[in-house]
Amino acid sequence: MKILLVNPEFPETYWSFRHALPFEGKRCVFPPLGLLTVSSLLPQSCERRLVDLNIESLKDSQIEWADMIFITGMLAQKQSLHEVVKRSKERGKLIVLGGPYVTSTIEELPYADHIFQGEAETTLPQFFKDLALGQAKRTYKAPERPPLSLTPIADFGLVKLNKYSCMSVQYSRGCPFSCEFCDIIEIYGRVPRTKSNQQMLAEFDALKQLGWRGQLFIVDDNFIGNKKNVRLFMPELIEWQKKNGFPFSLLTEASVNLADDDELLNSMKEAGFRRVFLGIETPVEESLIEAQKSQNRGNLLDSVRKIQSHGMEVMAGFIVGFDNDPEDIFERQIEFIRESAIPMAMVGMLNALPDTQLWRRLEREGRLLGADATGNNTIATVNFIPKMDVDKLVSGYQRIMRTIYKPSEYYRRALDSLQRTPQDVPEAHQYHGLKAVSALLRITFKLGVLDAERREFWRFFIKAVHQHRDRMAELLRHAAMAYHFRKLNESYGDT
Ligand code: B12
Ligand code: SF4
Repeated sequence: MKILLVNPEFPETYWSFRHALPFEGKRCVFPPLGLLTVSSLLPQSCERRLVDLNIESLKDSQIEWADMIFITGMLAQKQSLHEVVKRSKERGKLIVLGGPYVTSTIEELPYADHIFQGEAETTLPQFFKDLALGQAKRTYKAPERPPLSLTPIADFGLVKLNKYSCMSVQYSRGCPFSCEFCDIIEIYGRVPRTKSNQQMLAEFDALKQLGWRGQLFIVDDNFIGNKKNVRLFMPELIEWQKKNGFPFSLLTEASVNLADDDELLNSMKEAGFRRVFLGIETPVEESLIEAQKSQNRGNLLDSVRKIQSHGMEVMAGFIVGFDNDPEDIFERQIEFIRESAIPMAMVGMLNALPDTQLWRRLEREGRLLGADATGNNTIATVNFIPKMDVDKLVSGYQRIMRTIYKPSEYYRRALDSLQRTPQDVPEAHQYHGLKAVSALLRITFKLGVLDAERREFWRFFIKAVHQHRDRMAELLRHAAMAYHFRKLNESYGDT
């Protein structure tokens, strides 16, 4: 059986980094880890090919080659997913859908032959058994969340490594907290399941053997969700990194209470974690209480500073649109982001994802507007009736984005962040020799010569090189990001 695995195209979103990637000579940030895992779950006898529409186009001949088209996708990829489905259906192919979009959508999906909701570790093998008996069902949903011991090493061999700027692996699924708007706990549960140390290190080995060097994202919902297991994993991870000469620069997502755990912070620094994404959401206490985000209460600025002092750049998510947001929420968010020296602040408007506590409350209160969220929380849309006047909310939100991604603001936060994140060893990256020179030339020519904001660029660049010349890859990344976020704002019609 021939199976074509397709990752639909992402629209231009915060995380697409579409305007930053050309500087690096890359097409996309991450490979589709879900599909790579699915590939490893297929029966050995299956022939398989991967097409990631974020790095290449899908040819008719590739569709014709396959017996079945396996498509993944988040809500944000929905439009492209439907196009792939249409083209495949026209050629009479069997359509198999899985991933976050089909797991959480409220839409009917009449064109799909088979739908996999949630994790596929137990359901996919069952599907192939059913298929062999001619009894394959339309919808598969595991009655229980599978242990991650069943998750095979992702099929990294399918990936065109040189097209991506970062690789990804997953250590855990689920999170012990109970934030009202969160769909993670509904999909993956509140008891975080982890892989074993051996499984993880085998994935690290696999990536290293394929020649990958540089950034590696541990894509967990909350890396420290199962602290007991993480503590057991860290010493082995540190040893692996040391033994292999730190080939990977690590980044992950974690809850803010990471700041309370000195031992974990020290070991993450030692293991080579360089960046961590936190769900800060809001500096407003009442809104945190509303969001059931008790783990964020306390001095958030101190927490960020503490994590930064362990050499980790803090990236974070922020939300406006809570019922308890005061009138000055927008200024307070801007001030917090500035003070905390978080260059990459992903600010979104609160949206209700299906099957979350928030969705259920708004449904009870008759405030849902009857549509899925767009899945892209950085465009100014809302799928429920907020307490604040919608126009005020949207214009306040746009004011935040316009302000924080002004080049002068971004560069100031980047410089502060570099200052606050001392490093003992150089970061692993892919830019050596010619590659480094061409990235440097591309950035300095585009941002330092052609761009209208070139004066801000040179102000940042000269200062940054003077103070942190040993962190050149990071400086260039910040310059590229500053450009991406500015362009993203412009594309939303905000200049
Ligand atoms: C890493 C990650 C990212 C990364 C990388 C994404 C990528 N290209 O792979 C980055 C940071 C770029 C990202 C960005 C975004 N993300 Co994201 N991301 C994740 C995260 C944390 C892990 C994804 C992952 O790799 N999982 C590991 C793999 C193994 O799991 P999996 O993909 O679910 O696959 C399993 C099953 O779903 C199933 N499966 C998956 N596909 C298929 C296909 C078939 C045919 C079958 C049979 C089975 C199957 O089998 C797999 C094994 O069980 C998830 C949360 C999560 N826990 O999954 C959110 C998540 C997927 N992201 C989400 C969102 C909203 C976004 C953004 C839109 C945010 C934004 N505002 O910009 C952007 C959009 C992407 C973009 N490029 O612009 C949402 C999606 C919600 C939804 N219902 O669509 C999630 C679920 C988080 C959340 N809180 O809700 N994200
Ligand atoms: S900490 Fe993050 S992953 Fe955990 S419940 Fe809250 S929003 Fe969801």
